[in-house]
Amino acid sequence: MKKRYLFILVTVLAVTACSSFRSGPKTEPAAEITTMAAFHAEMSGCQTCHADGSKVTVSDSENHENEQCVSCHGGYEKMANAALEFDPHTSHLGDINCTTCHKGHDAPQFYCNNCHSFNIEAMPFADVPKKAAWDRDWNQEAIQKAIAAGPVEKTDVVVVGAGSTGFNAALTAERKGAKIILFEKAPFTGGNSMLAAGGINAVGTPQQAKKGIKDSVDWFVEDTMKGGRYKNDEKLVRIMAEESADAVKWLESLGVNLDGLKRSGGARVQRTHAPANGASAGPQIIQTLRKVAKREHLDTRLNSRVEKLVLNDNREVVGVVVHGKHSGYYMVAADAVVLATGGYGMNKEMIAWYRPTFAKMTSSNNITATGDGIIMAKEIGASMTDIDWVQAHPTVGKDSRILISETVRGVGAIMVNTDGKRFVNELTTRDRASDAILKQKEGYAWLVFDEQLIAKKKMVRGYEHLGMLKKADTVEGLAKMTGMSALPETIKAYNAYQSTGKDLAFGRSDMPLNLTKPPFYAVRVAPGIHHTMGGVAIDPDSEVLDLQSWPIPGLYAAGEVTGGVHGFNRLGGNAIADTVVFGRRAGAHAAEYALKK
Ligand code: MEZ
Repeated sequence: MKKRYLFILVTVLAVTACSSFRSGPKTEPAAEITTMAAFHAEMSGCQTCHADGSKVTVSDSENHENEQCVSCHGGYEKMANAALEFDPHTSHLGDINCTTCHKGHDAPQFYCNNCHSFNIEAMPFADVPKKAAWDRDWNQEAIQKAIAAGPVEKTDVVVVGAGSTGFNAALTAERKGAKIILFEKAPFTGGNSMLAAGGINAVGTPQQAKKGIKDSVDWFVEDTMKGGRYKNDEKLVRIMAEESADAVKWLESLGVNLDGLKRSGGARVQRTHAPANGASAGPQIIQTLRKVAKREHLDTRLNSRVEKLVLNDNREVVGVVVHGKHSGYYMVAADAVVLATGGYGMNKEMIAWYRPTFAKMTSSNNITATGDGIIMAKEIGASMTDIDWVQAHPTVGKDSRILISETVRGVGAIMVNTDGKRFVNELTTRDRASDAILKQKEGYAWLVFDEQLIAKKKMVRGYEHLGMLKKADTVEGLAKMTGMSALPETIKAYNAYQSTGKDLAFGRSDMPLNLTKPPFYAVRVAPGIHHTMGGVAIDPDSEVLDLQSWPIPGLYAAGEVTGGVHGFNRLGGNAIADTVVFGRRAGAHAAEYALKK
């Protein structure tokens, strides 16, 4: 693994080369220099990184500092080392700020290790003693002081959280003529959407027409309601279905490639739109939204956590208190606020409280999914819908936080227990598949597939790179390697069902591939927290409701922070549909409300 990180050498060389870019004498780093900041300062002063040569004026987003990194070392493409199997500079996170990992004054932090466990030992300046992480506790005294001091600036609409929901809300509100500030607490945008492997469900698109797929809004609604055990708010589901084709069109108009179509669990037809080359949809959507936001100069502020919704005496939302990484606590006045903060899948206390049986479960979520919007909305008397409904995704890599996308089963993988026997229709809904896995004697399962699937599903290469796959030239070899003695028999039977199109064992209706082309692969999977279905109660205009079901004036919410759309169980591909459809609705209604004030 160590060898893979030769890029560090490249980074150090680039850092050294940088000294010739700046004026001033070229100086060898002194032995005692252990921080990146000290190293750069030694070269040509603090202005190497900071605008006025002082750390004092660093903006929360650290834009100037990151522009300096790029101007000196080159962008991500330049930093990537093509010789490496993995290079953090070409990860699915896309172009994120250099300072996400390379901290100036602190120990570097390999952000990828929030989900992975790369053994990286030699990041430049890694010997700096690690300082405490940026304050995660909401300092009530500082919040109250910021409110007492009054707003330091004013905008029409504040959007909280820059995942797909937040970007879609902000870009839509901006197109309505509103002035926007988009706050993101992380050092880069993307939220959970950036990790979405599957795609976006939609009905009535040219993609479906081209493949001759018969589908309808009613079917989309029925599938979603059935998947959600009929606990969904049907009004919201219908809106999602009706506006889904437009959501795809909108993303495409921004530059997102959604030329492929797949079938996800619980859907009766192919309606999950994603890149046809099998790449993950989420990173591409986020990378595109980032580019559009940059091009349109959307005021996006990173490292800026919104910690309080501010009400006036009429109980209207009139602003927020922000905790900026460098600027501390301050209040921004806004006529409307959109919560786009995502769910609470990474908030251990909330999971333990609302869904105690999942307390020890791993999660596929971004570390940012800590339920901030739910906490803030509750504080001001918002009503919650289905708050304790949490979805376990059946196929998270065992003992990891890496999601093995449902579309891997959709494209053709089978799922077997540790004996190598199938035990469930692989394309049933997630709650049923998860329950079925947990009932197996080891509490985990294997996904098994062959080379044909690898050729169709680019993302599977990523699992291989991460060392998650077992691989053998024969089914018997794979069975021996994994201890799944019944696997040869299972595959023989499955191939026979696949050839007739009738799964006599579990009634799986979509079997696009047989398992005949070596090599054969297996990956261990177990359920992991994936989506929190419950959250803030909203009406069809994305207005947040209070305990009497009246809208709280000025407060809007969309995406995973809300409840109602998905009922008891969300279908694959409906999360992105939710973020785009309701993100756009929230943005449009918030802008209209703000502009009328
Ligand atoms: O919508 C999802 O969560 C999804 C499609 C996930 C996946 O398995 O890829």
